[in-house]
Amino acid sequence: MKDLTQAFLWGAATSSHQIEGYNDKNDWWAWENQGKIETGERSGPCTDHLNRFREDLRLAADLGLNSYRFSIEWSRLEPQEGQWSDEAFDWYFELIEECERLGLEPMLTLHHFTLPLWMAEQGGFAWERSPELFGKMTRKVVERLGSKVALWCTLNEPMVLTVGSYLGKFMPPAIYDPEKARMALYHMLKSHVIAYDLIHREIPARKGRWKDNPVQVGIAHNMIDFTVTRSGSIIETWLAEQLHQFYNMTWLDAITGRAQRFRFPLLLTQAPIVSEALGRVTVDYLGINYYTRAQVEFAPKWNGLPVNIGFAKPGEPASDLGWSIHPLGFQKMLKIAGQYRLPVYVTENGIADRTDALRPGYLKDHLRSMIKAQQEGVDLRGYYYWSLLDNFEWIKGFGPRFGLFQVDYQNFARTKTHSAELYQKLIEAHRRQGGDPSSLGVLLESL
Ligand code: IFM
Repeated sequence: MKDLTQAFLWGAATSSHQIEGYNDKNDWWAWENQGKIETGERSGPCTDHLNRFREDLRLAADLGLNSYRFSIEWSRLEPQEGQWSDEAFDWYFELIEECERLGLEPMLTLHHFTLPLWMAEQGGFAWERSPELFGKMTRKVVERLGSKVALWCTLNEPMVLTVGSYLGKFMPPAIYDPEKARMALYHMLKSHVIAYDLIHREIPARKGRWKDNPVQVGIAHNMIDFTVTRSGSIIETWLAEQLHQFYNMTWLDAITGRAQRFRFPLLLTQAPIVSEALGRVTVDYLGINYYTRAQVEFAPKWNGLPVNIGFAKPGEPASDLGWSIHPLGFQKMLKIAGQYRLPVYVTENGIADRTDALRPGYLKDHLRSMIKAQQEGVDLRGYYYWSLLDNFEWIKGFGPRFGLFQVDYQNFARTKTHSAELYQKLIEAHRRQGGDPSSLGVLLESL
């Protein structure tokens, strides 16, 4: 068995609906066509990755990356309940084989925000059958693609999905319904546990380049550093702590079997308990997605929560989405993840920066924070920049540009950014020192 400490994974992450194009059987496509994207855009051909995946993977490999995180599109694999598309499975198999040829170890995400329309119409993850259906889909993916995949991510940002769909109205079905939110949290945890067990139990004989790597299953969890707007404010400190506990901690506690506290004061009654996850660690690693902090302001209102949340103070350096650049929070969140004593992967970190002016600094500062977290004891195994390419940023449309490679949406040409060059140089510098996780510190000199 390969020693896991041998190679640090340098990667980039993407998701199916944000790059592939013409995913016309999912809930987002339907929502876009109801005119719900802020700009009125639709994902349409997107970045045309469906036809250009070989070119895109080549770009990733040329940067010196040794891993690639992508998601499968459930609605392509199972466009109607129980009807499976061989063509779609073959496409993902080819993608995985191309990764292998190029030395990019795949990290396969089973669910990244989109749902087949047939499932969304029944209530998505608020529907009681969702864990069973998620299990069936996982079983097929494991059977068809599992022989070549060691790294699995069951759910991407389940908290963001819950808040966006049932509380904050920025994802379909965009309703305010705390009851559905709590049932979605419950069903997603159940789905995760089913998938965790199933992958470990049913993975087929392993083949190819990474066949000796241990199977690792985790989730990609979004963390935000909640800070106060007025320093010293007791009420804001309390509110920020409540948000931190709910948003950052509940999933980490649930998947490590410590507690299930899917409950936010004033909003959710406690979600039902998933007994299969009680007192049991159902992940082999923690995947952390980190972008920014949130500033919590006490704001009494006639109805709703007495709180406003801002992402950057006026004049503070921020991304094109107005998210403040706050690398200290990254270190802090990684340290929190590290306390669970599991391997940690940074499954996403990046910035929307159209001109690529802020991204080099963002990348350096965040890598510095990651290295500090490692020096403070966090068992870091990999870093995936979000994203390989510019892509469809959900309700914001195509405006925000996160890519290491810019995409021209007229002719789909890809252009390498300075940040991509910088990332490449940093990876090379790390490899020259042996490339193992413990030698990450040498990177500091190159930063
Ligand atoms: O684009 C998203 C991604 O789908 C999930 N994590 C955050 C990214 C930037 O908003």
